Amino acid sequence: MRTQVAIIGAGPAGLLLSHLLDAQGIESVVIETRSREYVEARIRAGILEQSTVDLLTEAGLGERLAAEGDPHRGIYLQWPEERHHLDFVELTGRAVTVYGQTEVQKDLGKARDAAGQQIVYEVSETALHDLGTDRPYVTYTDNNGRPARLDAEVVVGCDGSFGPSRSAVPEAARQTWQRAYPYSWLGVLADVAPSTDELIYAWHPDGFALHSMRSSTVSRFYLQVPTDTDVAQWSDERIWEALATRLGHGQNGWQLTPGPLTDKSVLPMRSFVQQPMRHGRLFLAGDAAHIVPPTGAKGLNLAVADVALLAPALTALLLKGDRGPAEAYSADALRRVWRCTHFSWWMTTMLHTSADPFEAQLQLSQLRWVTSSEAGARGLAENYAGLPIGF
Ligand code: FAS
Ligand code: PHB
Repeated sequence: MRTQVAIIGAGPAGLLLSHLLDAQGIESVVIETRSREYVEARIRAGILEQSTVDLLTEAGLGERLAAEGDPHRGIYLQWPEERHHLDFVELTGRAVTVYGQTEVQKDLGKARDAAGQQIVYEVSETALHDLGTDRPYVTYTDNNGRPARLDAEVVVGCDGSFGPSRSAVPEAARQTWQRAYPYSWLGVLADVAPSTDELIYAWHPDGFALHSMRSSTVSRFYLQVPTDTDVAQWSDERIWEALATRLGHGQNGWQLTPGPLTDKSVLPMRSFVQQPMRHGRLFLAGDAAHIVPPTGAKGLNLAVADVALLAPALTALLLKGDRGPAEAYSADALRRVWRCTHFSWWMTTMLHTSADPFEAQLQLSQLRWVTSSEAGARGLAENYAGLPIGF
């Protein structure tokens, strides 16, 4: 098979890139290791920045988002006996929107079906070749066990944190940074109306807790747990007890309403950045190049921001022979990547408790500062609500 752009990975980065390239008349083929059902059912991000909402809308992907997305003015930050609202709209003029990544994925899949996009699911043995030449190609085994080859002008690694693309960049040509945090998140979905109008990020001596949501009838919660946690150790009762304690059930008349849990999973917390995000005719976008702990709600938004830069860069390269934007892509994308990496690290280290009493005082002092100083609140709001694309 031959195409203009070979895209590895049919997650949000890969499908959005194929959609934006198609709008410019550039052909691509997407290869994906999982089934479509698996990819669309993966429960991940839940918060879209305004720039993500704007981009999806401009790309013709905003209909259901406009109908079902839930705009939020801000978030609550809390610690025992105190809960404070940060109003992003007041502070930055921008809101955020609750709309699950599963829904973004379904909207992208439907749009790509309508466009007749070629997506090869359930491949294996993906490998990248001749990336340093102007005739790169990808080999893989298709879901009938047949070896296949995809020749292209450009290969884009949108294959997330476990894909082959990032390591296809020779070791001598790449630089990586990483940090593993000494805790994980236990994430649960519950068939119960949220007990709050906007997200609650709670610092508590027992550990961090987050009350998020997916709709008016589905809530999403996260609990800080030890890194080696086995989800079987957490019964529904134990989960609801910990959520009630950490979120302050009964404080100032606030009640947490429990309900049936429909999904439980443990998510490790780490930061990872690889640069450059380009090597020869290989470009990296999304989790293939960077991972952030989800405390800042940045993962999906950062993948969208990479693609928002990469699509026009590839258009200039392939349609006009203008190499400028493609040469600048990595440096341009990494400015936002590092800004979001810092913010996600800051939110994570400010809110997750450890046994260190000195650290606890620093965390509480930061929380008191960002909820009492307009400058502090605006700093958090600016990062959480998201910086303009191309920051
Ligand atoms: P993705 O990982 O979504 O997509 C990469 C795709 O490449 C996958 O479908 C994978 O199957 C495919 N692939 C991998 N190897 C391949 C190969 N060899 N050949 C072909 N295809 C291959 N972010 C938040 O903001 N909030 C959250 O709560 C949150 N929760 C998360 C929970 C989990 C368990 C994970 C892993 C991530 C979470 N994230 C969260 C971050 C997440 O939303 C990512 O930022 C987002 O999915 C990035 O999109 P992509 O870059 O497209 O990567
Ligand atoms: C979610 O709803 O999945 C979510 C929301 C905010 C975060 C992380 C996850 O910071």
